[in-house]
Amino acid sequence: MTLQIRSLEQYHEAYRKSVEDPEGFWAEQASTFVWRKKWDSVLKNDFVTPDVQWFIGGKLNITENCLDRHIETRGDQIAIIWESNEAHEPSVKLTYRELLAEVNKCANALKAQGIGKGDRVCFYMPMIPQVAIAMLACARIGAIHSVVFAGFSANALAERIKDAQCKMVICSDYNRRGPKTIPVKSVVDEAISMGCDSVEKVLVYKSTGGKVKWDPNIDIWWHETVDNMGAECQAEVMDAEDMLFILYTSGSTGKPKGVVHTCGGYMVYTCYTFRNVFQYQDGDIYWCTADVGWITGHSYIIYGPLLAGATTMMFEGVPGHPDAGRFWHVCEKHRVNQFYTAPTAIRALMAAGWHAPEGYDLSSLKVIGSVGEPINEEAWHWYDEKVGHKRAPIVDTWWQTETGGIMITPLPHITDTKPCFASYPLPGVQPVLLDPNGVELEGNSVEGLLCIKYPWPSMLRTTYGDHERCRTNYFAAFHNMYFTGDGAKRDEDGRYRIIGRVDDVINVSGHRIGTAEVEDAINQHSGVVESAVVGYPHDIKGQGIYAYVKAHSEVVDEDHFRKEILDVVTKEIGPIAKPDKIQFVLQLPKTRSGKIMRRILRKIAEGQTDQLGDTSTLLNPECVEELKAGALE
Ligand code: 7RM
Repeated sequence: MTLQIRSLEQYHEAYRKSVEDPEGFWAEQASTFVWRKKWDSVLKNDFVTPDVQWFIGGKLNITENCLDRHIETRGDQIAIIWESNEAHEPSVKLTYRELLAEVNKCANALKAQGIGKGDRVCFYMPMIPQVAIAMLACARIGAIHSVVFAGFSANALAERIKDAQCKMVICSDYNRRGPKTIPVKSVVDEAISMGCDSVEKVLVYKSTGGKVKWDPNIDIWWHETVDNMGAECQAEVMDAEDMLFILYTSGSTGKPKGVVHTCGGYMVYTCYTFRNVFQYQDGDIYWCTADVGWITGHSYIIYGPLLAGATTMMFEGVPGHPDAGRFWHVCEKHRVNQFYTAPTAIRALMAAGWHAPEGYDLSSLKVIGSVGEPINEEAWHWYDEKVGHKRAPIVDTWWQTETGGIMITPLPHITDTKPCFASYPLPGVQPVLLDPNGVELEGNSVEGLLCIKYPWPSMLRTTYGDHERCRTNYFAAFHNMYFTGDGAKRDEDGRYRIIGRVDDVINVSGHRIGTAEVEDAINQHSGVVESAVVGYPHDIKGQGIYAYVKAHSEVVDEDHFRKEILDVVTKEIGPIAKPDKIQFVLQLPKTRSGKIMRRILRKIAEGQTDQLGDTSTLLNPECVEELKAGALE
């Protein structure tokens, strides 16, 4: 198992080593895993093309490290605790031994259906143990999983299936989320009918037992196949640089990109960061509330914890069901030691009752984490006092789908914490702040564009099917740098504070949404000429979506038109991308080259109409007064 830092001196020592001798540092971490063959060289460092490779020539299977190697030492320890959507339903517990058997059965079922090394398998699943089992089953046989968040629409699902040319879709019949039951299989059916010709089979897990449409040529029940398989399956021997998974994420332009992660580096980095950031000790109960459809679910519900031999909890439900005490009730019930959630959930629960957590026994908590978006000061203090009782430090962890694992974070009980600061880079992470011309801002008390200047093992390798897009998006802005898309500050002591995206990406409740995607969806409405979407501060969601819409003809019934636009967005992307506000306009502010001037639209959406700056360079400066007059509160 990777090494664990236990003191400030050890952190400084590890950091120093990771910069002076990165290859030696990561080789030492990597050597704590089971490899079928050791690597020939540690790193290929080409940050320009880019062509980064780690543990070159090494052979392994990540599931042997997640499962098999634990059997001897902790076979009967609980690997996964599952907590149902319904508070009164019993929890389900799987030991490492049981999990390995389930993964093998599922792996054998996938093989029997013709899935093999390199094939892509799409997931559209609720938060149930079978999603973890099937993801690991893919990894076991060398198939590549592409998990799509089950809140996305059939359109969005179809796009992702087609982009990765998935051979199989794994889904459930229905998905329970709080008081709602969502038809999952029928969304998959609809997506497949949209020309997903690559899909040969759909594997369906019966989760609720609700009625589904069935095509015996394509559809297979999990309980009729997986459950009948043998519980042994040889792990496929993978190259360290073979693809492990694809995960789609939104960028500032175009359609979501399929971020590609590979086996070796991702394994080493997620285990190392999990052990250190959460200071996980044997016997601890760890709970991350993310959905497995996001990178946080991949790295810190499944891979990181299982690699470290931890007990990881999966929660099917939502924070407010049956009431706003559910998280605290679950923490109390399972004596959770590490709790990891998103600021949007913290704010929602804070709004539901300042003193609410006081009714629960949270004394087991040793570390509490935050991820996904900047945490505001009020929420930080509430979390610190009401949940952590100033005993369990907050780890405000900054990272991205593309980074694969946590990059900047305090280390609990080791480094200090400061409200709203992600604080210090982990060993192996070399952040820099640049000015817009790419000049590095040296020293402390500076603010700039956050880049990383040296490769780390779990960085993205490419964007699926389009390497050029990976290069232009992340490696072309500044020479020999990975550009994160975030702005950040470094304080007088060298701590980092992440300010937020500097590109056209909005962070709504911790979900990344590209403004271009929402605009494309809105423009699908036949009554719309063009639209412009920006983010604005939102009390609970962090950012809300503000859409400016230019219609073909005068809008008579605004409310009706708004509803139609929301329906189009729900259909094209999913409910998470629905604009909070829609302002109908006669013109959008344009530059002389025809570009929409978003700066002005952002200021108006933020309610800062007195800070529009210079509008004289606009092609149509007269539109500004109309935009201001029509601004929505
Ligand atoms: C893990 C995840 C990535 C974007 C990133 C930031 C924002 C994430 C923090 C944060 C401030 C944090 N992956 N972000 N964590 N901002 N403080 N601790 O969220 O790919 O979905 O999003 O999220 O803007 O670029 S993600």
